[in-house]
Amino acid sequence: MSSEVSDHRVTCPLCEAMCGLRVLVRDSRVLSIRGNGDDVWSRGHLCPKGTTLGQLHEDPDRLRMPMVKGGDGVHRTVGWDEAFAEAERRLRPVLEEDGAKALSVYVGNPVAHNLDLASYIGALVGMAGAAGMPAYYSPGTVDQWPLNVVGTLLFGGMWNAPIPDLERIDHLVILGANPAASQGSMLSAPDVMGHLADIRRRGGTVVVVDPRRTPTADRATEWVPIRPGTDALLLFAILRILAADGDIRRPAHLEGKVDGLDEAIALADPFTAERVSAATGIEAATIRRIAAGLAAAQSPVLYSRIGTCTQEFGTLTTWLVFVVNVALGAVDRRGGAVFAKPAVFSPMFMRPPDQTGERWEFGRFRSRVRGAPEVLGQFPLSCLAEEIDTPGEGRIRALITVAGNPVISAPGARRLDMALPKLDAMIAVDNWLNETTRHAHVILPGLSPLERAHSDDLYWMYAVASCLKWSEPVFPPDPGRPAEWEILLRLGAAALGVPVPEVDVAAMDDMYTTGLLSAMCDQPGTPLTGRDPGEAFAALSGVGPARLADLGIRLGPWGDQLGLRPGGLTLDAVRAHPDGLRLAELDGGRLDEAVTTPSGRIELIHPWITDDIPRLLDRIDRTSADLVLTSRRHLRSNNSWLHNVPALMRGRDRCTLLIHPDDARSAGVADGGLAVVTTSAGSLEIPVETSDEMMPGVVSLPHGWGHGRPGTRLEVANAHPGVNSNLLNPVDVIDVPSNTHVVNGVPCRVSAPAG
Ligand SMILES: Nc1nc2c(c(=O)[nH]1)N[C@H]1C(S)=C(S)[C@@H](COP(=O)(O)OP(=O)(O)OC[C@H]3O[C@@H](n4cnc5c(=O)[nH]c(N)nc54)[C@H](O)[C@@H]3O)O[C@H]1N2
Ligand SMILES: Nc1nc2c(c(=O)[nH]1)N[C@H]1C(S)=C(S)[C@@H](COP(=O)(O)OP(=O)(O)OC[C@H]3O[C@@H](n4cnc5c(=O)[nH]c(N)nc54)[C@H](O)[C@@H]3O)O[C@H]1N2
Ligand code: SF4
Ligand SMILES: [Mo]
Repeated sequence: MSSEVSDHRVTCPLCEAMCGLRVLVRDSRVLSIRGNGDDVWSRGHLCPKGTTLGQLHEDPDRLRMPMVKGGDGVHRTVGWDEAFAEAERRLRPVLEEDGAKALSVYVGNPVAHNLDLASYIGALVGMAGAAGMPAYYSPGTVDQWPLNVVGTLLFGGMWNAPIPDLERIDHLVILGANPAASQGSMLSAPDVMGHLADIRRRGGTVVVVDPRRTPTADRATEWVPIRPGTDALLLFAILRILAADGDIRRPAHLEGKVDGLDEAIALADPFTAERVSAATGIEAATIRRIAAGLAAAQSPVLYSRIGTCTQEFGTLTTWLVFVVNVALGAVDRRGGAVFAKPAVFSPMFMRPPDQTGERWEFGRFRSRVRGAPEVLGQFPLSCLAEEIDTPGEGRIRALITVAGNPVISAPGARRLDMALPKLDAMIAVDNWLNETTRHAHVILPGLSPLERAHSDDLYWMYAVASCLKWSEPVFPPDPGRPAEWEILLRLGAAALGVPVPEVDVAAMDDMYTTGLLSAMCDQPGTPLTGRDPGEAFAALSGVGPARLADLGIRLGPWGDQLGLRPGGLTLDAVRAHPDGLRLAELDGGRLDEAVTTPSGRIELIHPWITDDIPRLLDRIDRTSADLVLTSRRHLRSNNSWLHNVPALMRGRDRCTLLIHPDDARSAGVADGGLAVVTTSAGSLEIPVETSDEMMPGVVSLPHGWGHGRPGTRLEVANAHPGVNSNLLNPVDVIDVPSNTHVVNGVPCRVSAPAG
């Protein structure tokens, strides 16, 4: 019997903090997981989720083999050949009868955290698109779509945006983010909370604007409670005060680099602190004090995240965060809001192939049923259900979900849950039989996080240092199991007409890689522009995601540029450093490189954004007696899918309605009892947790719950089901410019259960 212990250094693939872990293994079992103190990026930081990757790997409910749904509606485990044959049997008639216009793909959140999926989702969506698929869906429109719109228009790319230089700022205002739970979002730093503590230790200030006194607010200098959905009013008022007091900074380094600051300031005119006070719930004097604090600080910065995106004015708010950062002279300056320098080039940083004009276009086509205009290629996620269940030409009859659980994560969840059984073909690439995949005719599971190589790309765009890391698999996968990138290529080729079981995956991989290289050579502004795609292909070695990762590293700022810069980095060079390579720290002075707008300047004014201001003006005097519902996250949850990990489920019930004691009293509900919450979308019974951490008038529910559904295989999660907050979130309330759903600030009533 072997009892030798092996020591593996890997990066946790669960969230944007990208922590380095040390995994000790004996006899094919995880002995322990702790933070890797030698990791050049995270230096030992980790959270409770990272330590449970062993339980996730060993979860008996995790699928190791495909499942097929029988005529009795029950899923049975089958071999891969049978699963591929069944996928073909389901997909082909739809594609033959209606073509790919009856097909859609749902791209879930873990795709961005999984090298295999992130590298090849473009192959699936691209091939299905080439075959005629009209649109794909993602939770982007319940997440960061406002940031994508603002990034595109102001900075020139969907994923371009500056981040706070956490190590050097002395005054940080955080709106709608709770890094104590999320560990940072569109802001990658190991230990964000440690950074906040350091800011205060340096004598600086951290202000948290949030309707809830979160654990982040608890550790800030000041908590400013705000009525959900009104941050844009607050920010306009702050901008107006800065201008009126002569506190707009026009530093030399931004001269000639920004268009539209004066127009933006002029737009702030109607928004006096007095006028927005009632709507925001913030006294005019407090607004003035926040503005004065920013004006007086040496290095002030605003940072915002999901609470300011998934709300009524997500785009205007996100836009104003950057406008105010510009007005403070903070952008592109050390100690300000700076553009990170990712060491890896990702195809995600390229323009989508359908955006060919000088300016990005929005609203180019509309959804079939609701007539919603596309924004950056997507409709609001809630369109998916109606596109499936509404008869007629162009109805979605086949759906491929990839690492997504929209039955839980999409507003209008009830309709989607009822629509999915109407599909003629539903294929889920997923590792669990859960609330969404229980509807799938075929489930094709991927490997566990410890069985696959890992490396991140997108998140380095928002990272407080430039690093490269590569993780080898801790465990070898079972022989004969396809990797997820192979599954995606197979399904993509199927959309183009090749029977699923007959796809030559290696040939498709070469074809996809060649196509990508051609696009990079043709498109202006990529590291391959003007080069020869054949030569580029010949310079690469390996297959699959490793080949693409090699490409990304070699085309990055420290890369060997596929041979043009001998001695530059390659994947092999990175592999030789299991603790990673730290190449640069954040700094200012990157604007010219990072901003890719047509003018090359930060372009603040766009009708697509500013046309929404009248809607905001209408909001100022709106009053309502209703409470409003908001969302929250917990450190030991990860959206809907870590609730089957026993170690993460210990402790008190987390799926509770947080409500201020005064509101609880008025509603006639009590701590520990049940409440009925009713919105225009429906009604739910939920355990009550009273706390003065909620501002009066606002209640909070976590998302990602609502387990315990028949036909699922999630023993631990189903024992703690909770309720699905998206049964309460309506489909018709959206942030107009970005198509983003409002899950923060939904009018609701709370009452005691009948009887
Ligand atoms: N542990 C854990 N980490 C995660 C996740 C998880 O589920 N669990 N999910 C990951 C994902 S997918 C994402 S997108 C990120 C999100 O990361 P964050 O943006 O940090 O997300 P939340 O923790 O939900 O914090 C949002 C905050 O916005 C507040 N809020 C609600 N409405 C408003 C409003 O109108 N105005 C203001 N100013 N604040 C408001 C809420 O009270 C809440 O405190 O987290 C990621 N990290
Ligand atoms: N009310 C409300 N709704 C929200 C939010 C909110 O704050 N409030 N937040 C929104 C946000 S920010 C997000 S990102 C979405 C998340 O929405 P989704 O992406 O739809 O949902 P997740 O819960 O992340 O589900 C992940 C799925 O991936 C599967 N999975 C996990 N690991 C793997 C893997 O390695 N391979 C494969 N193939 N599958 C895997 C899981 O089994 C699960 O089915 O929810 C959104 N919905
Ligand atoms: S913070 Fe936790 S979940 Fe996120 S990468 Fe680090 S260990 Fe993993
Ligand atoms: Mo997200």
